[in-house]
Amino acid sequence: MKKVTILLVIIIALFYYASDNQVNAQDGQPNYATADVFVSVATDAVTDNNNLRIAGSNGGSCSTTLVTLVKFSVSEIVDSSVIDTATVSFTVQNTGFAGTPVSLALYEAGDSWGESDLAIIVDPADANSIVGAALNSSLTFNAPPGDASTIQFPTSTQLRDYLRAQADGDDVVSIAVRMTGCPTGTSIIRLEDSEGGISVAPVLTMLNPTAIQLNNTEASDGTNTSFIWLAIALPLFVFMVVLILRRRGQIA
Ligand SMILES: [Ca+2]
Ligand SMILES: [Ca+2]
Repeated sequence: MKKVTILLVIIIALFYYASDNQVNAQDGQPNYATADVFVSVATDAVTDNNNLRIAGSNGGSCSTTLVTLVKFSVSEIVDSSVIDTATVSFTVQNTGFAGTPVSLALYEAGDSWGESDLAIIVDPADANSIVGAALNSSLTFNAPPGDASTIQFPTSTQLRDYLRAQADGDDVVSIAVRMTGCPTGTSIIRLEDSEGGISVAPVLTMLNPTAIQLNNTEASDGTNTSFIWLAIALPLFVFMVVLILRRRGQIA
C-alpha cells in the first residue's frame, strides 16, 4: 500500500504546484461607480447632475417614475472567479417621502447608456427597456433614511451570479435601482452621485472574489474548472485501479 500512498502524494503535489488560488485585486476594496444617471420612465430623459433620483407614484399601486442607472467595472476580477458576497452602497442626499414604507430594489441593466445619452428606455413594461431581471437585492424603509447616511443593498445569489457573468464577459456591470413599493402620493429618494467624489460615490464591494488559476500562460484566463475536477478524479481513479489489482492478486 506504500506505493499507492507515494503515488497519490506525488500526483496531488504536482497538481498543487501547477495551480494557484488567485485572489483578485478588488477583494474587499471599494469599487466606485464609473458612470451614474437617473432617467424618467415617462420621457426617457437622462439627467446627470448633482444627484441620483429614484421615485415612485402611488395612485392605487406604486409605479416607478424615476430610475437610477449606475455602472461599475469588474475588469480586475479574474474570469471564473467565485464571489462570496457583493453589496451595493449609496450615500443619501435627501428624501421626500409622503409616507412609509418605501422599497427600493436592484435590477440588471444593459450597458448601452452613458452620462450624455438622451434616449434610454427604462420602463420595464416596454420590451425595449434597458432594465432587466430583478437581482433579489432590496431595501425597505419604514422611516426615511437620514441625510448623508449610507444605504446598502444586501448580497444575493442573483447579484453575485450577475457580477460573475459580467466579469467573465465584458467587465461592465450596469445596475438599475427602482422604487418597488411606495405609499399614496409621490415618494422620492435622492442619492449622491460619483461626481460628488469617492467619499459619497456609489460603491460596489465584493468579498473574496477568487479563482483557481494555472501558472501556465496557455490557461491563464482562469477557465480551468475541468482541470480542478481532473485533479480530484485522477488520484481517485489510480487508487481504485490499484485496489482492484491488489484484490485480484496481480500486484503486491
Ligand atoms: Ca453621474
Ligand atoms: Ca455588461
